[in-house]
Amino acid sequence: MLARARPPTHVALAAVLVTVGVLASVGVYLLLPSAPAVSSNVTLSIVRAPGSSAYGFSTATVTVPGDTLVHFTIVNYDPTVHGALAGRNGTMGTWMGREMMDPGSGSWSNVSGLPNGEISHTFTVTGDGYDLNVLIPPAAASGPPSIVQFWLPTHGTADLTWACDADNMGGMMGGGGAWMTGSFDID
Ligand SMILES: [Cu+2]
Repeated sequence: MLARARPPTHVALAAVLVTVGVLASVGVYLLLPSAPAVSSNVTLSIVRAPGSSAYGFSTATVTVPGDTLVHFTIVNYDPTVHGALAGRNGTMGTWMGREMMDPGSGSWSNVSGLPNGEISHTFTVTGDGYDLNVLIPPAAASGPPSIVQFWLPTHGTADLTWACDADNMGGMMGGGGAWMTGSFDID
């Protein structure tokens, strides 16, 4: 039931979320009438690190407001499949436990996880009541980047750390330092 499995009760939700993917923050009001309004949009990209053949996130510092719903977009130019560490194939901590993804084909899916063969990197934040795990597919072999969108409900304030939890020879990629980890501050 991982990945693209869509239980019947989620078919309508999937349709709405596809619309949200197109309409971005406008759509979220339609989908989530009782939820706090999106007050912040964050875009991150995974690009070739300067002077290196390795890929990394374009910024180490992520700051978002508390007590709201934050819309994230992650654009990944890395075509490499790394897979997730054991047991970390599920999308967690996002609004409705879902994420929207376009694997560089221009076609969006609403998923709650991905198999290892479709994971390039992750965006993971844990602590202080947060257990965010977003799975990022590789860029298309033909060149276009993959794109992930998700919504994160925030509460209070916290100084946390984000990291890529993808598998780097059996260890967490973000454990290697630069480009795959940084600060995640909720103000
Ligand atoms: Cu990574």
